Amino acid sequence: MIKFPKEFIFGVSLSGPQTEGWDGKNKYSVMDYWYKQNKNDFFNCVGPDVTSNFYYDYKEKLKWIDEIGLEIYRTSIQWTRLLDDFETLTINEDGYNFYLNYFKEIKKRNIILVVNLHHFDTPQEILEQGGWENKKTIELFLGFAKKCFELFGDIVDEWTTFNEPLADVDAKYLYAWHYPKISDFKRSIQVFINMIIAHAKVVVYFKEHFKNKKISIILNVTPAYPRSNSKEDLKAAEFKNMLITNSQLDLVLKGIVSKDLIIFLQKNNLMPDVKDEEFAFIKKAKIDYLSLNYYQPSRVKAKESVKEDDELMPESFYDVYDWPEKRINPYRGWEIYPEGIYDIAMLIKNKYDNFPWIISENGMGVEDELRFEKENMIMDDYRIEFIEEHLSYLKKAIDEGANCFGYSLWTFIDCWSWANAYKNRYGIVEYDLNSKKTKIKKSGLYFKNLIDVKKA
Ligand code: BGP
Repeated sequence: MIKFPKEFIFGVSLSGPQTEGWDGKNKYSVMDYWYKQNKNDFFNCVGPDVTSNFYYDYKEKLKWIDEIGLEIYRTSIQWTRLLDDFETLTINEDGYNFYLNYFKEIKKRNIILVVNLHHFDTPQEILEQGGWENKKTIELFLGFAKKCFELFGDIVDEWTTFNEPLADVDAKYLYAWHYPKISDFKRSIQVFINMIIAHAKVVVYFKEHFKNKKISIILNVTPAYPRSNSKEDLKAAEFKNMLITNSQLDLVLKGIVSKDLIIFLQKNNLMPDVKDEEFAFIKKAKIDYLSLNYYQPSRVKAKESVKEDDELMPESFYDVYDWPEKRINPYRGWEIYPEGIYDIAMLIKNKYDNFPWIISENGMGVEDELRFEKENMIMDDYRIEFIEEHLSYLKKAIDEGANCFGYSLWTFIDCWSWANAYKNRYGIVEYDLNSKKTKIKKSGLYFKNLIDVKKA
């Protein structure tokens, strides 16, 4: 068992749309709407109305916080559950009471409560008015954030603005995996930067009004590795890192866009519309720490051939490399590469002034876990191994001076995974969709032990 320093914190991350369940009384988020339109897009046709029933039985579920001894708990407020009107900020009483009581119940425990404001769940009504392509959405989001701070500022310990804005953009505006299923590189960049402007405006407001509280943003980082050390392959990896990792870190930590990225955007007619006064917010927004989600690396090689009439995409500048030696989680199709966590830590240490950060998601989704059940417990040794391997690389980085202060696992209790619904389970606590009962998995006991050893 790896022993972490006492001040290092362990916990879990969740999100509103993936855990609460939706009783149909509120406005639709894009996910709710997508499901209403096309249930067949979702594994076994299970939608956001079901999820893990927290809306009704969070009290019972929170007992696992005590059982496991968790130290940090992150969830999100659904914009559509809290508000009935996004312009006038009229509160939905049921939604408000739910969050108030849920957060109070969490805070009865000695645990840090982190609340996120956007987890892929833009209101459908706002999407129909242009969504994040429309600058007005930035102001609506700021209004929503202010309302959340006003209503829950006393209870919530720390806030985060967005979860994985880049993943949201990739899924909805670049690779068309999620509704509204758009594939347009230029539009995706505009959506992304508008989210970053919204993040910045919220942070600036927050820091002016809540001087002693902390705020962060959750970014997904997938470091890119080249096929070989050839000049061309190295260039491909460098390009991808510039586009997806450094671009995000530069914006939120330094308030800058690199020269190379500007040249690339200009040359390819991808420059988004950002006014000087909007960029001033990005420069001014100082988060207290960074939250990073790490699941998998990416592997690239030099572009082999370019066709003139191909649609412009990030892959127009590199090819995806299928590394024959990779280890893979076959259920999700993601490579398992724990070394990646060490490389991220070193990147932050060496290029971003060793800014403080937390692993805010890392985990493994596996299908049909009941086949691993023995004596009434899911023996998820693969998950324990996954966590342990990632933690050992994280520990190595910390021993070498990385400024990472915690690890928050995805996830607590099995939850709804967007279009994959309940196909892959990520929890250290099992959720039975039929009986609605929960049960600890072997990985839950492992996590408990990890925390106990650290505290001892
Ligand atoms: C992250 C999201 C989480 C969660 C996780 C696992 O990108 O922030 O919400 O879903 O990925 O991915 P998935 O559920 O798609 O398997």
